[in-house]
Amino acid sequence: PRSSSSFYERYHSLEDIYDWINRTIQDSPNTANLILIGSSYEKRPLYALKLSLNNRPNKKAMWIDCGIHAREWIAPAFCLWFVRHALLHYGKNQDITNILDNMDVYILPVMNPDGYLYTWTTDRMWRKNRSISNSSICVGADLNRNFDANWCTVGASHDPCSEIYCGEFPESEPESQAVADFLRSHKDSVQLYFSIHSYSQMLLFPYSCTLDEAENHKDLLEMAKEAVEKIQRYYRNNYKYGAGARTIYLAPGGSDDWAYNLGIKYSFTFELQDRGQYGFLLPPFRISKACNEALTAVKSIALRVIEKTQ
Ligand code: PAY
Ligand code: ZN
Repeated sequence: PRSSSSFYERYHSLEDIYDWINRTIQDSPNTANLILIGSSYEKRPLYALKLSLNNRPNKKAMWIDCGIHAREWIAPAFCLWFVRHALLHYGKNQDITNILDNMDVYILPVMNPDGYLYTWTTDRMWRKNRSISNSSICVGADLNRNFDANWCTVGASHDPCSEIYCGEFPESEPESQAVADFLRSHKDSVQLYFSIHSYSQMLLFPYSCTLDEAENHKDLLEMAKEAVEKIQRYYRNNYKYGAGARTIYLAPGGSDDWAYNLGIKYSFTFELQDRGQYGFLLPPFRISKACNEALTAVKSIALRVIEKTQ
């Protein structure tokens, strides 16, 4: 029954998520470490968790960020879901065990805390961050248009009032800069990048900022296909997959393309449930299936990356 749904089958306020982060690192001191990667425009901490097994420093790593867009509540819910799965099922579930034996996992549960808070207090449909512009009364930049990948070309806007406002310059926003700085300083280990969004049910990979094909397009396509087929097989739900620009639309300045160009050759933007019935307002009773679908795909791709980079 819905009334007894677990913590992970509900959406949580920003404060609750900060508490959860604290609890998690306290409860699993040998596996989960706290990393402060920066702070938001309104000076909230950007905490990432590093899942890494004691005395087993891994050379490889994967990165997952959630909640770059404020209204996509299922995204932070997925980051929490992933961490719970990893901590609970390591040593029991073969896939997550294999992954953690070979990779450290960095998880940023809420990349846009100011926007997320705003969706809880004021405007449920807010997308951008909450930075104030000196040229306009409109607030916020689209963090997924603020990275240095064909920045502010077709598919983004210089207008601060636009939902796809690219910001003043690449990495003008502290949230995107913090993620970019972290990845730049960890690019020798991070080989797999995920950015979690909703909605649409799509597994996207570079490029979104151009119609050109990525150099390892075939590889990415194959990995995405396999992941989507597993979702279909286990959960009877359909996801589209392909290069972003040709599967959804041109979206320059995205984190996935930027990470790819940095050298993280396995880079994905994952649009979780649904396909528009509830859209951003995915009800809590759908969290479990949405997250399990995404978990299946993320694990499938991570295992392939481990094979390919051995
Ligand atoms: O890399 O192709 C990409 C990013 C595409 C997303 C974007 O940043 O625009 C797609 C949208 C998103 O998740 O933000 C899709 C949703 C439904 C929207 O707000 O349009
Ligand atoms: Zn989004």
